[in-house]
Amino acid sequence: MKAHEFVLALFLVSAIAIAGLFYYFFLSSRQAADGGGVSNPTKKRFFFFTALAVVMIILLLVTIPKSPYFLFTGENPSKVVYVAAKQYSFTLSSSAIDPQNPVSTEAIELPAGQPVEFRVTSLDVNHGFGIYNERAELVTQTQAMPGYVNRLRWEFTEPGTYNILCLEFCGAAHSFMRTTFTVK
Ligand SMILES: [Cu+2]
Repeated sequence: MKAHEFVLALFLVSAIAIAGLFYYFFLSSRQAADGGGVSNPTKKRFFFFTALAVVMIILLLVTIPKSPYFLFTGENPSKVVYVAAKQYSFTLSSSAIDPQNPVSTEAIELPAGQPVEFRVTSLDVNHGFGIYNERAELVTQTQAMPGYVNRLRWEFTEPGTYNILCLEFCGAAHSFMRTTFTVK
């Protein structure tokens, strides 16, 4: 099972569990209104919130380690790519980019199976930096923000040509804002 399928299954199971709990308490509160059954609503409320807290804690414990913020933190990237976004293009370079004169390196080629790092910034407005594989699936992404450098670390498992697309509406020609790089 892939990671996203696992997260989806986890979400569905917990959603059903939470819906079931709500339904149970809905039924038991109706009984109380009818004058039957519930002897101690405070105790039921305590049970409900304890169960809710347990579910939330389990979800946090399962999902937090999968947070992209912890990916490759202890590793040194084998290659660093500098990225400057500007209406309406991306400049990619293997060395630091001069904001006054952004120039792309000929072609970016990254190794498969090794962590690489993108240092992403913007020279004008906010842009998105989304990396898509050959099946047009979003692989990873970060924001390109003026005044900030966002470091995005990733390990590409599949060789091929990847597309970079802007993921944030940045102006009239936003949808034409793209570039490519290869992974070998
Ligand atoms: Cu855009």
